[in-house]
Parts: sequence; structure tokens; C-alpha cells
Amino acid sequence: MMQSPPGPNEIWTLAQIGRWPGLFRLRFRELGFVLAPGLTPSLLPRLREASRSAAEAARADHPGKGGGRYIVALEAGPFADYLADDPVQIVVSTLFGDVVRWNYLHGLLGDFRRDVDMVWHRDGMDRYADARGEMALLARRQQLVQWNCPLYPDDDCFCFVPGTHRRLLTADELACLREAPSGPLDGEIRFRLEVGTALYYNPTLLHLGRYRQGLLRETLHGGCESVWSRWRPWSVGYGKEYLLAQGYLETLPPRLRPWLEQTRRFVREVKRGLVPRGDELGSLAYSAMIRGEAGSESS
Ligand SMILES: O=C(O)CCC(=O)C(=O)O
Ligand SMILES: [Fe+2]
Repeated sequence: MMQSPPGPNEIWTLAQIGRWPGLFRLRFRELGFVLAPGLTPSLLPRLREASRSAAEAARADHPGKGGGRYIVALEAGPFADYLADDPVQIVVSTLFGDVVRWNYLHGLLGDFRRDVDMVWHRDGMDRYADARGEMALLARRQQLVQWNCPLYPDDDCFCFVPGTHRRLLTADELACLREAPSGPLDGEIRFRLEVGTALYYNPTLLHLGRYRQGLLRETLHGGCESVWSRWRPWSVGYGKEYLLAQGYLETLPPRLRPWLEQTRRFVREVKRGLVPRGDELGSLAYSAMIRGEAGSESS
């Protein structure tokens, strides 16, 4: 049955990841994404319940908004059990070994009243990046993973161009983006994710969300990175002081503690001012750059 590994657009099983870990890593490095198990089905009812109440709280804060997200402050419970469970643990440790920092867990929400397209961007793109700045940024952002793991069927919002996490945008691509920042791009792909399957990707890939009216979306959106990564996102360490509370780690699943030890270390570095600000700049800055509003030299 397990005669050959899955193709690039096929879903890995955990057994296949165990059998071909080198190929799994290679695909992630070369293409910037892999499809793999996202969660153990027995966790789903508790996760949906936890997500529902987080989503309600977020919607109460931003009434009338069809999309948005909630941010999980990690404590013992379904979200921690999810991060400690086999799918996320096996995928992330196969990619980066066991010295990993947990960066965040969000819920991406959609209850869209109309179609909305984001603009193309790389997360964390520096506002003033020119071609050299872009190259330097890419070099630093190869050791991180972000994922989308839907709690409801048919999430096909996330679109991306495989391989763009390790190359400059072409003149053609930049021209397209200037013309129509949300327009179709050569090589763009998307997957329709079923519950239980996640897309694990490098958020440096050129990507955007395309949101369709009527789609119910509650999608877990997590991020981790190798501690050897040269990417030091200040914002990841900000607002997580709760991780430093005495006895905090002991309340969480043992399997998750090594990752959170690294997060704590990072939070302390941010508190001490050892992490420069700037790395947190994200999609908005990049879209401004594409529209030529931010002193870009990349044209
Ligand atoms: O909704 C998505 O899947 C993508 C969101 C995104 O790219 C972002 O918020 O930076
Ligand atoms: Fe993004």
C-alpha cells in the first residue's frame, strides 16, 4: 500500500512522513508547502466548541465584520492538546527537529457576506525592501512554518504560488501586482481543504486569501519555527507575558513544553529589548509597496 510517496499535490499520511522524512522536508523546502494531517478526529468536537466561543468573543469585539481572526492565549485545554497531538508534532519536528519555538495560534474566521480578495503579499515583507532587501529577507525566512487547518469543510481561501518563498518576484509578477494587486497570477494554486487535513506552508510564499460569500470558516492557523532560524519576529514575543508566570509550563501537556520553553526564552529577549523591531511588518506594508506607496526601489 505504501509503495511510493505522495506526489507534490497529494496528502501525506503520518506513516508516509515517518517513512520518507527526507523527501517530506525536501518538498517543503523546494515548493514551500506540504499537505498533511492537521488534527486527530477525536479532538474535533472539543476544538469546535473552543473555537466557537473564541469566535463569538472576537465577533462581539468587531460587530458586523464577516471575517477576522481570534488569537489564542495558550492555556491547558483543547488548543494546547491540539498542538501537543501527533499531527502537528510529527509534521513540525520532521521539518525542524526538536528545537522548535511555538510562535502563535490563531483562528481565521469567515462568515462572508460578499466575495473579498486580499492583495498578494509575503508575510513579514519589509516595507522598504528593494530586490537586495527581498533576497536578504528570503534567506532569513526558510526555517519557519505556518499552517491552515480547517474545523469546517471546504476551506479553499488560501491561494499561493509554489516556490516563490525562495526567489525574487519576477518583473512580470511585479507588473501584474501593480496592475491588479489581487488579480490572477501565473502558477497560482489553491486546495480545498477537508476537516482533518492541513496545508503547512512557508508564509514567505507569495499568497493571498480569496473569500467567498456564504463560506463558514473557522480555521486554525498556527506558526512555529526552528530556533536556528535567523528570522526574529518581535511581535511573536510581544503580549505573551502570561507564558512567564510561575508554574505555567507545568499546566500544559509535557510534549508541548520544550516548544514553549523556547517561546518563553524569546519573550524574555523581547522584554529585554534584545530583538529589534521591524521584522513584524506584514501584509499591509507589502501591499503598500506593491502599490508604490512606500518608497519602493524594486521597480
Ligand atoms: O486567510 C488566509 O488564509 C490568509 C491570510 C493571510 O495571508 C494573512 O492574514 O496574512
Ligand atoms: Fe499572509
